[in-house]
Order: sequence, then structure tokens, then C-alpha cells
Amino acid sequence: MKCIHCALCIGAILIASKHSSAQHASETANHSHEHATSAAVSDAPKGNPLRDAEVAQTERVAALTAIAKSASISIAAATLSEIEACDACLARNDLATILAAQPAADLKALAPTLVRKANESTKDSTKDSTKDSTKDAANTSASRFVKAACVRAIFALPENERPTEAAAWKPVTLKTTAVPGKMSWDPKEFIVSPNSIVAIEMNNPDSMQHNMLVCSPGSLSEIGVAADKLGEGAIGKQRQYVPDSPKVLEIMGLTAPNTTGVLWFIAPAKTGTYPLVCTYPGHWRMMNGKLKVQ
Ligand SMILES: [Cu+2]
Repeated sequence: MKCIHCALCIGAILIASKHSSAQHASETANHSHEHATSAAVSDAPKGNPLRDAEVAQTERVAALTAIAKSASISIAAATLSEIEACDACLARNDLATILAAQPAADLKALAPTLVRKANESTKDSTKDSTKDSTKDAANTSASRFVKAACVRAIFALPENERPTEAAAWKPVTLKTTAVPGKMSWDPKEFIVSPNSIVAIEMNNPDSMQHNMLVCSPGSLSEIGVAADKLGEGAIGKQRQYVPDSPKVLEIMGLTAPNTTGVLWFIAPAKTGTYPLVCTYPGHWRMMNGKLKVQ
């Protein structure tokens, strides 16, 4: 853990992140840790703080701070470019949380970029990239998640400091609670409009962790079974029990007891019933709900 803050290790992480490979990140980090004490080994970083699920927020912030420093930009600006580079990775919602938590002055300075990206045409990151439209469109479209992260950051500003464009955005906040001891959410069904900006807040007063995934219509059992299978191996915890499937559309990572998880996303364009599910092993059969897009 201590190692992650040193220049050598941050360097290794940065190089690895450019290669967009978590495995490479961990290999690179391992090879660069010869100076680590044996005490630090058991406490070693478990993955790439800019890509992987099971990484402490402090480590993500440390890595982003190093990038910002070396590029002489704000942490907000560094975080936004990592969100764009990460797109479908397991760290993206945490990175969006970090972006929204940056000082108002930094978010204000970044606001024109945030607005531009929020208003860019949409690239559906759930589709095969080879089927993306023309080259031009690819250069000027943001993924749905990047757009949501930009809107979230703008709405983190006090209302009177938001750019005027934000007045046209109408985020819908859906609040729910993990009912203690019941393996259920209350409420567990929501209705939103296609393409609306949605913020789900899950309060967790339960004694155990829960996550929440938004999945493709009809995929509840497939994702649930895959999550239970993931739970049998060490990789499951590393992925926070999120199956690697294109049918997983949005991810709110594991939310600790007595905390509130937050996930902003753009609702699917297609109407339908999208399962909400907690994929902590054994939870999915009871802990599921519905996001109705209509
Ligand atoms: Cu759960």
C-alpha cells in the first residue's frame, strides 16, 4: 500500500494504464516492487487504481494526483480523461465520484469541456466497437457513461455556479434503501424515460455490502448465475462480483454498510424492463428490481 504512493510505482501504474491492461498493470507493478519491504507485500495494491474494481478510493486519488501533477493539469481534468480512457472498466463509477468531489473552482474551470462532452452525440459503449458509425462520429461522440459523468460533475456545482446549459438537463434521482436483513430494496421498481439522466442513490443501513447493476432486459438469471460462479473464485472479489458481460450496462460497486452508493447514468434509449440486481454472491434471487424505461 505504501508503495503505491512512491514515484516508481506510480510510474509503473501510469505506463500500465496506457496499455489499458489490468493484468499488465499488476505484472508491471510486481516487477517494480523489488524495493518493497516484506511487510508491504501483504498490503500490496490489488490492481490498477484507474481500471479495477477492488481498489481503495485513496489509491485511485493518489494515482490521479500523480497524473495531474506530471501533466500540470487539475485532478478534475486528469480524472475526466481517465474516465474517457476507461469507458467500460470497473473503476469508472468510482472515477466519476472522484470527479464530482473535486473543488468547485476546478470543476468550474473544466465546465466548458464537461458541457461539450455532455452534449456530444452518443456512442453506445455496449455495442461492438467495430460496428460504430463513421470515423468522424467516433471522434465527436462520448460514451453514455462519459456523458453521465460530465453531467454529474456539473450538478456537483452549486446551482448558481452551473453553466446555463445545465438548466436544460433534468436529472431524475431515484432513491432506494437496502432493507436490513431482508436482502431487498425498498423501493425496487422505477420508471424513467428513454435517454433521461438518472441518478440512483442506494442507502445501505444493512450489515452487509451490496452492489447494484443495471442489466439488459431478460438477463437477470444469466447475470445472477454468472455472479454466483464468480463468487467461487478469487477473481470474484477482485471484480466486486460483477460478471464480465455486455449485458451488464451500469455498475454501482459494492456499497459498505451505513454508506450510500451513487450511480449516474443515461437511461437506455430503448424502452423495456431492465433488471436491477445485487450480484454479491447469493443475493441476486431476492435482491433484484426493475428499471422500466417507457
Ligand atoms: Cu446484495
